[in-house]
Amino acid sequence: PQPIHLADYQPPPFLVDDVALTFRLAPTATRVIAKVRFRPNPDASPGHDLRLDGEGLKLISAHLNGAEITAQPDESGLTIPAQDLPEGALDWQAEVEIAPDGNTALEGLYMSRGMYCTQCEAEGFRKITFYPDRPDVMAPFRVRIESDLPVLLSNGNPASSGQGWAEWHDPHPKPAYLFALVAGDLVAASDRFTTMEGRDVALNIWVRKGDEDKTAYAMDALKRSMVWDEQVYGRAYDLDVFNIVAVDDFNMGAMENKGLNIFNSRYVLASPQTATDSDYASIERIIAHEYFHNWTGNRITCRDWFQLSLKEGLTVYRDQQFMGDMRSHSVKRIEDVLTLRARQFREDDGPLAHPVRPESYVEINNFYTATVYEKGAELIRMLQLLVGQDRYKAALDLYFARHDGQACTIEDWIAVFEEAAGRDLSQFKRWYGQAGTPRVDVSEDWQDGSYTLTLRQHTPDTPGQPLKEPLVIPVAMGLLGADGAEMVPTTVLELDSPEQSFTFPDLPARPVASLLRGFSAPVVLNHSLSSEDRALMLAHDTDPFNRFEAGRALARDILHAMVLEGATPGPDYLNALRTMVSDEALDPAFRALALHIPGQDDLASSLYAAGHVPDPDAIQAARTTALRLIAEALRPQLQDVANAMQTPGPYSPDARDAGRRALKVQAVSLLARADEGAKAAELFARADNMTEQLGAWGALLAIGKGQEEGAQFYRQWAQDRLVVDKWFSAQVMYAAPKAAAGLVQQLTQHPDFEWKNPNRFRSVIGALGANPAGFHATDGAGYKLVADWLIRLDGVNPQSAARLSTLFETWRRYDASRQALIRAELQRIRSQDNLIPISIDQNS
Ligand code: BAL
Ligand code: ZN
Repeated sequence: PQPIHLADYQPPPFLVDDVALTFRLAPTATRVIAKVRFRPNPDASPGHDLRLDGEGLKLISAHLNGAEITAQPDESGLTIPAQDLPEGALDWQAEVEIAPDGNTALEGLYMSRGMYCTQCEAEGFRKITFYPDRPDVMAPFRVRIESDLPVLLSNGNPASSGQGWAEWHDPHPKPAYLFALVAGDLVAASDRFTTMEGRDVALNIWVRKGDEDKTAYAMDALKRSMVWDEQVYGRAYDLDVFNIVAVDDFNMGAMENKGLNIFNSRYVLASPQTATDSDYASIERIIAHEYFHNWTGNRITCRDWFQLSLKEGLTVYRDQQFMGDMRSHSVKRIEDVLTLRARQFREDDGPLAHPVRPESYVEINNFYTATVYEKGAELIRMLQLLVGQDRYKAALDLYFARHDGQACTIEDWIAVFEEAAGRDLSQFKRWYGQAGTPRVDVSEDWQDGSYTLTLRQHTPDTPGQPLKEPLVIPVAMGLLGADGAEMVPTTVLELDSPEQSFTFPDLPARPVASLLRGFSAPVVLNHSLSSEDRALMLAHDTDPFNRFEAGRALARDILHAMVLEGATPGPDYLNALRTMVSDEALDPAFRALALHIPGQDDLASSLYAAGHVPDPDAIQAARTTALRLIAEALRPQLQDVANAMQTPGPYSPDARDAGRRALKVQAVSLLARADEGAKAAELFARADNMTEQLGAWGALLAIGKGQEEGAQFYRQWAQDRLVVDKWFSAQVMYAAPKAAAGLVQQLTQHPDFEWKNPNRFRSVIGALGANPAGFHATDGAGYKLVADWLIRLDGVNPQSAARLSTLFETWRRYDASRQALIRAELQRIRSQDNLIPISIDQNS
């Protein structure tokens, strides 16, 4: 396939005024009858052919303005030559046949355990009928579904229904990627919501029978999302019903189809016994995210797929704000930055580095990335910091007022900020076009009571983008005195040149600079600080993020020294950690996070950035030693917090109780390294919620125990698919490195291993990504196993296969022998015509 380029964008030659679809559902022979009213686009040049996208469709008949025509579809659609087109509006009608039952790619219309459902973003609608499947063609849809199944759903409002059929009408013009249909034997948990405009909205969460008791949290999160979007962004819901459906076989997390969100069931279903606190938080976040898309994505959509971050970056930013408001802003920020570094910085440093707005793509499905989503959200966070809260609000109000009902670009987005803030953002816009994580190097000077900070920026080369220009980087900073008191409160410096100096005169003593507070820009900050300065910041920084960051940097430096020189953690770090863990003024969730030392992949990345070839075995060994030494040194404090973090009363997934459980589980996990798992075994035995049960079992697995508990866990949960996923993945994550690939192989023989189910596949094969030393075992067994499965999966579900291939994206970090093994596997994958996105070219 040829790449598609942003620069080649042309407006659609035909617009659509109306779409009417009829579905006669049958597993192997569904008929789809589409009636589409086209009109020539006044903004496009005249004389175009009518080109409709279509893939894998059996054309039964086609009519144009009432007359039957013969059309010959090709591989990707069909064309009616311009000379055969009547003047003016066109009434197109086509009947096609498709086979949802055999659709294992889970794109278009497919079946999941007896239920019909759809996934059309990005280009799945073309697998349902012939249509201009591009986001800048927006139309109202009417849908009729014929089936014996009791629940028949589509977008918009219900129009009418009878025995074996239902009709839906969506008055809001939408692109085809937001189309959805569901048919199944489902039950609903229902509620109502009155919008600030007085609209009475029926809310339904549709699940399989037996899952009704696991929907309460999702419904609560939905109602809170609706209130929040009204209060914070002034956006109200615009239909009479809002339906959510939980589906077991789903490639993504969820999908924001207009009025009919379809969710991977793991992001809807929760009970205290079966879902962890982190599952609850994901449900809250994803329910909010999909709901927020109604305005940022659906009413205002993307002109083309290059603009994907226009809706995704913004909607991620909105869900981050929401979660901060619902829970804790500082804890949420730390978690978001850890995710950004683990996923997006990793992407930026590898062969798949691309800008937030890519310039070309071969397969758009491979661009639903951390860069487009999470880095895209960081750009909006920076914009807000640069223009201020009030102007951010004015810019968003202008965006909604000006672009409602349109398909837009990043240029439209930047323009509302330029107007609302009255400032030129052309340099800021480079963030959208330039790939790679900028480095900011810090040097400091102290003379005669004057402190000078010099910042230098550079962005490393990325594939296809050797030349980088300076960016606008907001650096929030403050200065601390030796006693920890703040000398200069938070102020935002704008670094917009390759090098800039900032002077702070008249200071009583040499300060300690707390830079990039709140992680004010998605950059790598190179600031050498002594361990005393870091300890001071860990104890006193007024910025919670930098307080966390100081502890993290101390831990990272120690782990580097352990890996490279066989050093052991010194008393400074252990003392700082001891003080922090027992500090009752600190949020337990914060303490739990601060007790996590950097993970294996994080260390591989920081060692590589410091010029070393990371050795996964040495990293794993150093972490194991560090965890044991921490556990031994902090044993009394860990025991105290483990005992103190009780959560009396019925289980609540709220931030307070979840934070207490997180600290308890983290303390017990560390203690396991010092007490041979005694406390963890005890917690496992009496746990009445999944957070503690799984946390305790994981703590045992991590020290090579937990076999009996694993068997018990499986017996208890064998009937719950989502918990069985956890049972699989915990074993893989904590497997001893040399045994990991063998264990995965063995688990693939388990009767519950359904490799065509994306969640299950990820929980077994994908879980190897959470065990870097296992994946990178020197015998290459991990590489071979992943490559074998990738080749097998690619023919069945290319999206899931492409996602799995990112396990290889850091391959250049490793030693020559590992690189040779990986290269051989990547070549083997390529030789099978596999379209995985990882390149093995030397120069990319
Ligand atoms: N639009 C794809 C799923 C999501 O980002 O919400
Ligand atoms: Zn989204």
